[in-house]
Amino acid sequence: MVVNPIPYPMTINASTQEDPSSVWTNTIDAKSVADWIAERETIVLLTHTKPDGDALGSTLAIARAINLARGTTGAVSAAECWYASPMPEWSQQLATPTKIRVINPPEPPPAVLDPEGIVICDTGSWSQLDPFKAFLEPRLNKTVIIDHHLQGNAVISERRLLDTDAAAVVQPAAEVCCHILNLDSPDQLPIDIATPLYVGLATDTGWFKHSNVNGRVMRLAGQLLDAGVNHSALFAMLYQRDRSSRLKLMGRALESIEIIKDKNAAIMQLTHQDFKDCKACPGDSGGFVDIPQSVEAIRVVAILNEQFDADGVFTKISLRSKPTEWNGQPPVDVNAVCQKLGGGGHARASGARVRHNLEDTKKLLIEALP
Ligand SMILES: [Mn+2]
Repeated sequence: MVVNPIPYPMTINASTQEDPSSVWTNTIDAKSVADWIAERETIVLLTHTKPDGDALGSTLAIARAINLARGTTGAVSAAECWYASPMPEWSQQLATPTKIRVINPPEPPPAVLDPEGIVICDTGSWSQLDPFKAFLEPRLNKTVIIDHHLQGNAVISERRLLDTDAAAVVQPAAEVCCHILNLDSPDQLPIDIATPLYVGLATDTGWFKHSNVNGRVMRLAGQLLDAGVNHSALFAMLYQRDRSSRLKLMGRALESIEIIKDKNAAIMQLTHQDFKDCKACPGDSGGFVDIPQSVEAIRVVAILNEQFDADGVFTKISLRSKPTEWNGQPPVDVNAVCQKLGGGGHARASGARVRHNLEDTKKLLIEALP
């Protein structure tokens, strides 16, 4: 078998006679995945590091379906999920009572178990499976991948259920669950399986707001609701769990907004004192940079965060820009802006750490903006 790096785009040049199993294509259907699982006594489910709702939802749902089909729940599970931290705050709430193991990289996966089968969900890329690489490499003949991404390393498994039209991997995972349990439709799934599937669908679509929402997404959402999923409880679990300190800090950030009209920019700032007054911690300002983007004319947003370390004052900058052209102007390349300030990142989301106080950093930033 060819184990060279996978060529992209996914076109096979016939003259090279490349083994098709080494190209990132679908090779198996949901029923065959369920049959493959049924032939194996012990299954470990893996997903990408820093698992999100789709990663947790797909793995938990399949693990629960396997254990339900075999009557193995609790301490003697046939299937268990392994995750590489950090985990979302709500993960324990979603996972209970299913057996999960969370490793903190570079800590290795548990050596106690040598499963007969390994199901990898929501990724097929070595770069996202790094904490499990040493465990996986000698076991690639025992793996199956269920994924919806356009790229991956096909060498990780020759059995690949790839549904690249799916908004979330829980869509093909729901089909696998139905086959494992011999059900005709997801609306017959037990609620403890329907719920994690819904979490994956809801989070990978930004609570049904992103452009990947289509009829297929909403049909599965409807079926899972028919299965008894509590939509409001999940919304609260995912999006309504802030501490009040964050809301106070948001007030300070909004109050601080300065609009730079000729640059179509909004700049927010938070001082060390703001964090102290609000009893907030650094993570509490996450997502604030998205808020001013609700204003049409604002194309680029920055939040400046003044902090101190052993060397004195410094300012952290987070920058976001909108992806669309506006009034004939191209999107702002915030990576280029941040590079001028010694930082970098992506074209739409970037950051920098500047060894200046807030006011001086703000001047430098305004100069750097196009
Ligand atoms: Mn996903």
